[in-house]
Amino acid sequence: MSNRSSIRVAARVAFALALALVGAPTATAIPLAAPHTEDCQAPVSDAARGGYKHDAHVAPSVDPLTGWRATDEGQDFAAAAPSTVTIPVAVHVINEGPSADEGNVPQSLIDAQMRVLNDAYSGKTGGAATPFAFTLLSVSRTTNVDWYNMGYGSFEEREAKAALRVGGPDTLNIYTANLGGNLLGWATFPSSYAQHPDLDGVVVLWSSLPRGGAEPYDEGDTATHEVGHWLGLYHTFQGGCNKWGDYITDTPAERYPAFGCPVGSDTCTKQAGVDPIENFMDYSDDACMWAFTAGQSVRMDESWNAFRA
Ligand SMILES: [Ca+2]
Ligand SMILES: [Ca+2]
Ligand SMILES: [Ca+2]
Ligand SMILES: [Zn+2]
Repeated sequence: MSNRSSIRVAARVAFALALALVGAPTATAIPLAAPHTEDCQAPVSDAARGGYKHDAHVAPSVDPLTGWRATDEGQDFAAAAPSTVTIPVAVHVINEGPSADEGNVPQSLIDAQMRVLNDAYSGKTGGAATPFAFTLLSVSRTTNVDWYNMGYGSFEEREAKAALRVGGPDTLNIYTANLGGNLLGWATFPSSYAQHPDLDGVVVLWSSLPRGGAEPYDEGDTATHEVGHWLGLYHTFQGGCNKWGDYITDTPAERYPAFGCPVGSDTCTKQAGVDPIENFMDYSDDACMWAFTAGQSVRMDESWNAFRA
């Protein structure tokens, strides 16, 4: 091991320890104080789907969106009107060289990703129309091989974000890179902003952008999914078949993540409805996911008002 890599490993360990300390449960019982929490139980890869791995973000045991359960249960859903919240998006292209296959994604892919986000969140793809629209604020381009291969929760991630991030809690920073561990992407939750503003944002595998080549995850819905986390949503299979699940009443409970496109799958037979494999917050193929629900739209709206507006 070279001196440089041992220094880097030491830094990684220090950062992991810092995260662990920050993430320790406190008297306020919000265990997800740190933006990075992994669920060891969830199956997070499917070798038959290109070997890519999904993020393993989990809901904290106490919902940081105070009062949400009462709102969710038995109330009429009403989010703000569609396209009433326009989110500025700062895209940070991290590459290992000037060519497209070195991660220097062309503007055309960024524009296509913006269209995918706007179509998904406006309901154009078939789901609920959420309040959110997205407009491109800026594009930065950085060549840095270490950052390009950043791992989840890594020293390189922290370093890249400290150097590149712009705006406040209402600015969506999207970082594109190669990523470590075959991950498609990850995100931070809105409730984490106050403690970790520098880490706020969404990281995606550059080839997950529309026609980027990471089949079957190259239609831009990795970003759609990660932005869902950034707006306060959890996975549809969160909590399996238990009562609260993902804290959303109009997404049927689901025991496991869906891979591919298993139409009609029903993994919680005692709970009404078939698995919401079409939902952006599942792990289905991009071609198979096309919807947010009205309940998710309300939760994102309330999360926005609570943490980002
Ligand atoms: Ca649900
Ligand atoms: Ca069911
Ligand atoms: Ca899709
Ligand atoms: Zn996720």
